[in-house]
Amino acid sequence: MADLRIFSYLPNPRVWKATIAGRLCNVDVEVLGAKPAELKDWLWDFDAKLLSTDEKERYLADARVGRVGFKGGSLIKTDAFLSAHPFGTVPAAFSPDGSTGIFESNSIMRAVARLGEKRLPLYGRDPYEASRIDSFLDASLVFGRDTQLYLLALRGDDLPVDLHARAAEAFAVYLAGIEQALKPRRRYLVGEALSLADICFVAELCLFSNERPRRAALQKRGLPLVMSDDWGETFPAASAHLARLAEHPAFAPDVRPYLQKLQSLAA
Ligand SMILES: N[C@@H](CCC(=O)N[C@@H](CS)C(=O)NCC(=O)O)C(=O)O
Repeated sequence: MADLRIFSYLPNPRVWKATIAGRLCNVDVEVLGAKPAELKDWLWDFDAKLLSTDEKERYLADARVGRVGFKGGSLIKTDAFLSAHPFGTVPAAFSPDGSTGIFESNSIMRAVARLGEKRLPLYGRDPYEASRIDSFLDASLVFGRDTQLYLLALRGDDLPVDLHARAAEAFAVYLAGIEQALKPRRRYLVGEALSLADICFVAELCLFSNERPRRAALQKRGLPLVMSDDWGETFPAASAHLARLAEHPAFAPDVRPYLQKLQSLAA
């Protein structure tokens, strides 16, 4: 039995926060799920599974209306799922017996770090470091929230211009903070070692890289990519940090194929 089970649409960079931390501190993370469009046919539950048409009929009472990313769609979330995950979102993590639900990808990642803290202190070496890591995780959540609707809107035909402006502002603010934190020539965001702050940064930027293949659609509307081709010139330390960690053995299995796919879609 794994130390933690996660259900999500896949691939999802927010799930990697936990899988990368798990590789680093030797915590067994089990991941269940499927492509976003397929999750409407899944049972959202600790025992998440693909349902046959007949099985779906039996769960009609558990059909709920999706809100973010699945807006307006019908999702089959059991009462037990909503009890464990009151906001009804994925990634959704569970303790091995399913009794405790952990939601918000940063908190799921913290759970992994706590489970593996004796092997590697990814969540800081003292209360001050841990709290500074929390500061980065909070800033990353604000970035993630401010850009989420933009990324979701890019999947459709109708992109409100104000979402682009809000995402551009969020990107500039977040990257400026990361750049500043890495000065002068710091190897990690907090202290002298890799921490949850670095993992979270990589995952959020990879998620934001979903903007890249939408360049043509943006151009049609007269809008530039927020994560422009020369973003590394504006934020050299942050972009070097991302490039270096993408090749790290604990990150590469998740990050490399994902970025390669986005690159080929953008070409
Ligand atoms: N800040 C959250 C974001 C989670 C979130 O918004 N998930 C959306 C998918 S992108 C969801 O599960 N939506 C379920 C629904 O629409 O009912 C995290 O980092 O985990």
